[in-house]
Amino acid sequence: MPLTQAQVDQFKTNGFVAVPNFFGPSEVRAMQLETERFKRDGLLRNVRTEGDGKTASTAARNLQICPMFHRSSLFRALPFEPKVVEAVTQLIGGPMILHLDQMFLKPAGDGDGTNWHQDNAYFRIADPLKGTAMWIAVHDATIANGTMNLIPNSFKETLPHERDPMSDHHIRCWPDENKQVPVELAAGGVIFFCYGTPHCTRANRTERDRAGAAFHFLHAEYAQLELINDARQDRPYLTGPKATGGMREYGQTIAGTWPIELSKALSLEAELALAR
Ligand SMILES: O=C(O)CCC(=O)C(=O)O
Repeated sequence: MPLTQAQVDQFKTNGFVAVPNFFGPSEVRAMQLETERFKRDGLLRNVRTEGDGKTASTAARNLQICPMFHRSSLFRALPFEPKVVEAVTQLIGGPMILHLDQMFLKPAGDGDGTNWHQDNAYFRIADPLKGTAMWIAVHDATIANGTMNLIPNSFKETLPHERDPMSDHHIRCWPDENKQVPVELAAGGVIFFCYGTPHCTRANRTERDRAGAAFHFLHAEYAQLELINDARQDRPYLTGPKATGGMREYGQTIAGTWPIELSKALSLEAELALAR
């Protein structure tokens, strides 16, 4: 089992648990290379606004790609990886689906955060512990570069949310910041936080970009139709009788391809280094 009983208990009590070194060095490198490609290919969009909720800011950037699965065979493969499926099953049970996959990148210097919110303010599932994010530190995540902050023990509260004027589509809330816990993680560490846990990221004031990749997993019994049938028809079942390893949703078997995707990403880097 990837998580200890103490980690599972922490998730169920506090609403989140940080797991250092969940991904190893070659997995981290492949994710970083893929992030560089997203940047090169212009796939990341600035969602930070001037304060009117509409106009893209020229002074600050919170870059997002959502979803990732149709842009990246690497990130499409990741949620099928057995250690991911097993860890999420330990936390929320099954059958479960991949609900969302996205990345936020805070560029060096002018990178900005995502304001406080509870994911359940969007999704409204009946039990906020039956959905979880797995937020991956693609680069080292520190207080200086705006890492994830969370409020422990408050996932059962339903906080009022309003449209966030600093983003072109987010909503936000105002939890008691005296209770916030910033989580610093070396690249490859992850934070699992349930749909009820208030969380935010902050500005990146350092000289290096910092990205976080967020995958959201949902217990299928809590996936009301409007959550999974709206903009995206292809949210794969990862466990249970409807799970086909991605074949039903993506038209091909994705489960088991993570090691192949890793070696593709890493060998491309090696080839480029040789050609230089
Ligand atoms: O990385 C970020 O800036 C925000 C991530 C987030 O809010 C989420 O995954 O729910």
